[in-house]
Amino acid sequence: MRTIIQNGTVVTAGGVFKADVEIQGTTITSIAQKIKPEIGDRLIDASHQYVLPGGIDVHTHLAWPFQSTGTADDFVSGTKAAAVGGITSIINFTNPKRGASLIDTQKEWIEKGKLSAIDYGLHAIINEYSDRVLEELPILAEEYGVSSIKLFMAYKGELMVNDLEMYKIMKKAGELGVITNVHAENGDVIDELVKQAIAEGKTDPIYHGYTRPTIMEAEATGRALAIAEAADAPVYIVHVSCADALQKVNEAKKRGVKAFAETCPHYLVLDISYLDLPDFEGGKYVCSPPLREKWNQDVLWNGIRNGLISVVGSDHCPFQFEGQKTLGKDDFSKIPNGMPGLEDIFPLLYHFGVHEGRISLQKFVEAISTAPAELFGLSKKGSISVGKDGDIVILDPNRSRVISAETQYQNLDYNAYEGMEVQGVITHVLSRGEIIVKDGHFIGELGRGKYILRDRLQKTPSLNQQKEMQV
Ligand code: DUC
Ligand code: ZN
Ligand code: ZN
Repeated sequence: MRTIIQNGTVVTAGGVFKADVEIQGTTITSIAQKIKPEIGDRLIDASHQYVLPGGIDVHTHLAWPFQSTGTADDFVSGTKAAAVGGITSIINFTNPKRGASLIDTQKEWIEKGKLSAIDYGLHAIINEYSDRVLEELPILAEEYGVSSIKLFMAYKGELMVNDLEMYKIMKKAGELGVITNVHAENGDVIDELVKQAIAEGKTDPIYHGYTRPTIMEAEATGRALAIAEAADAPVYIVHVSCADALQKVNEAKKRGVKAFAETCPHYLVLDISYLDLPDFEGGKYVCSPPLREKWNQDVLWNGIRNGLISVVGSDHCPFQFEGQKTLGKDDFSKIPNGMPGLEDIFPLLYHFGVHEGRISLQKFVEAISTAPAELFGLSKKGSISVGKDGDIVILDPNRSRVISAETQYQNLDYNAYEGMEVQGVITHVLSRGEIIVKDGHFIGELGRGKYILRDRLQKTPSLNQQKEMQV
């Protein structure tokens, strides 16, 4: 069936213009001032609305075992929530059991995604070095389309790798054109700070913030970037939360390191004061790195504007308040680390970014769709242009809504942004040409989402030019 989105304002990273968009089957086939409809066409009127490329959230933890529990959203609830919120592709993290083969883990996680409502890829987490890792990485890249891995510098005994492991794994990844995501916090020092705090009876959620200082994020960020430089490997620092860490990214980029940075909505919108809410409400806001002093927000927005931060990802790592966050009621170190964000990332970035004048529409599209597609090799996604998948969000900028747990699709007993009124209402979401969301309701089918085989960096030309662009 042919679909024509009529009379909308089309936004790409390169421009904003009035046009009709034609989709035949799954693919965008024409963009023109006026496309003549024919009998049998499905017409969508986008007058006075923006026609945007579907959001790509490259940082999700669906169905993720962590800290003796597991995240509250699986691929069913999580991808429905994503779709309603304007996200048409995700890249989720795997989580290999100790000593497990990366290939077996990848197969297991592809299977976990079988009921996805939207397309999904998987970053391979590597939690220890072995010769087998080096043997399996090329197979993952070639046969499973895994163009990105993830290493942690914190969570000792669960996920953390040491510097030598990081160097060896990054080196191999770099040779393959595979980009390494890094969680950059100094796990050893943080563990000691946490121990000291608990011993001193400092058990409230606010101490989660105090025991993970910005300087320990910055130190690890600088170290990861230096190791990537030595390994001549591309590196993506996930969830940059503060000015101190972003400064390290800036220095590395100036040296010519193939370095990229991500921040998340919670660092752009919330701050450390939320950890201090009474009656253990602060537990809802425990994530790592922690929420920071408010002044860091301006530095992060500025980083998005000037290209120092390429991507905004949700780091959707949801835990129920009752029964999961409350595990740490008497000891903040037992609160599972993570915040929700998958359903709200797109509206929050639009509202606080575009509507409130912090970033342009094009920058919004770049950070939520175009850049993640390029960095992580989603060659059919990330832009409204002929030949790309018909992954499209239609957003009415003249309407507003209030975020609430009552109305969310996320499988969660709270919403971190409860009560916030956001300008901009998503009226339609199309995924590969199919309307999967209409007026806030998911109307697609579960299991329609496809596992994405992703390209490696050398096949994404604009990224390869990035080094020169940033000098
Ligand atoms: N940070 C979180 O808050 N949750 C999951 C893991 C992480 O790095
Ligand atoms: Zn992390
Ligand atoms: Zn994460």
